[in-house]
Amino acid sequence: MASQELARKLQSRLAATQEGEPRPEPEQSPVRPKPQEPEAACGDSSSELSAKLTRRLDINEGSTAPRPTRVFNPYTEFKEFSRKQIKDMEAMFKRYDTGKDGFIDLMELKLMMEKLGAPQTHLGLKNMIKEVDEDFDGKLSFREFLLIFRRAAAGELQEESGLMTLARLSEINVSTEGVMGAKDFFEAKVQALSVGSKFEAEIREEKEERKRQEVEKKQRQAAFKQLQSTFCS
Ligand SMILES: [Ca+2]
Repeated sequence: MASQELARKLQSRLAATQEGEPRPEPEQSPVRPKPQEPEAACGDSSSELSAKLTRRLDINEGSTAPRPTRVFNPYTEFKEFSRKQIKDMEAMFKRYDTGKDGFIDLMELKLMMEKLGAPQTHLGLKNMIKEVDEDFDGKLSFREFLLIFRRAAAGELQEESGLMTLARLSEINVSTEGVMGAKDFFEAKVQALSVGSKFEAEIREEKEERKRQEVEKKQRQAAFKQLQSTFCS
């Protein structure tokens, strides 16, 4: 309800700025950037606009996932984790996604918790899913699975909760290698900001490694060609 009210306010502000702001003359700025959501601005249904603004607001606040049409990149979206950690989380996700449909459903979560040595009740499992089930489909996508670790690392989970148990019993140690040597599991959130540069360094390293391999390959090819020409001449 609060966000709806906020959306309404944003909506009226949007209308006000559109009327109030003098538009630059075309000759002054020949390349005028296109308005970001023209269909929203021109739409005559105010409830539609309100819904869009509400959604935009939720995305900004982090309570709603961006549209699934946008490709989900765990490395850029979960910058508080190292690439190795995300790969470990992915491996774990795939290991327990026995149906191989890209989701961990209730039965798969049940098996996971049993394997981890912390079996949960049916209701407990449902509540675990509900806590991170952003799209309300009753199962965990990989993104929602990563949210478990994000919330655990940020200290947002109850100590005794099923999700915290899952995070703790997984082999992924978010506390030590997690966040640039954060001493405390719960310092993660504070340090998340500085991790962006670590991520970039990792990317750079991978790129350089690829470049090195590329150079070596070319050298091998050149050597081979030389050898070939010696034989043919
Ligand atoms: Ca889901």
